[in-house]
Amino acid sequence: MTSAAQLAELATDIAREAGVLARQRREEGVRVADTKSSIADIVTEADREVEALIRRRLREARPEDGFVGEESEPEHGASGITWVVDPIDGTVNYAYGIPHYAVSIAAVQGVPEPAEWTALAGVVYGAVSGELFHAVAGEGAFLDGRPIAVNPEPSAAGALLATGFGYDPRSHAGDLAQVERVMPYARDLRRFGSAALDLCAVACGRLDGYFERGLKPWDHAAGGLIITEAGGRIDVGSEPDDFGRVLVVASGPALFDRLLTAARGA
Ligand code: LIP
Repeated sequence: MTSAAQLAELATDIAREAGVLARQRREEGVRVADTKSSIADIVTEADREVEALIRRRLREARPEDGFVGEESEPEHGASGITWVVDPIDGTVNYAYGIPHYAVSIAAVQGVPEPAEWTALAGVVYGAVSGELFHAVAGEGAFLDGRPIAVNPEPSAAGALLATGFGYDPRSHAGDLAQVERVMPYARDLRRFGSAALDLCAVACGRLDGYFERGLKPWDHAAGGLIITEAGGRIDVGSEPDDFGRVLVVASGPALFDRLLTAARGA
């Protein structure tokens, strides 16, 4: 019986190898292979190649497991464990040469749906910074092996928040209204372009909170476990907006309810 810590070790080794490949392909020049939900929602050839590497390595090590990835067809496994993978989180940054993107790999047990799964292990590897965030269920969250924790509450100056905007320009008015509702709690707002790294920034106290509509399970599967193991809270959403996008909110405990209520507009 493989332990959650052993799953995290496997994911760490694979994430590092995948990050090296992503960086190498970036240096060689990146080609957009296709668009998905909108013209702004791009996938590069590197996204597909990196996901294929991750999938191959996982199959070699654990052929009975399932797989859910951003760029390829899902596969149901016999082991009850599913790998939820974003090969390059921050694809638009990656395509523009902005040095801020990550490999995100999570192992979950049960139905591979965010509202139903039990996350066992999560790894987010900053492919440019080389920072390795990981968490093992019940055993804490770490940055390069050192324990990390969320900010228990924002400073009196207000919360440093991060968010993202959808690929569909029609959704931007709603996103901006959402920003307007949360700004009374904020000292400032950041938009870094990688949800996985945003969640890890909250987990290690570099941000007080994060909110965004439109994330997919692979964007937050690993970062969500890292947040909760770092003492934070995350809501992965259940009520889609007019564009079918659910809201993800994450922060330390003191800010969470206020941020969730304001972001939702409830
Ligand atoms: C991205 C997220 C980002 C969000 C983008 C996209 P991708 O993931 O990391 O926070 O704003 O819309 O979802 O597509 O680069 O894996």
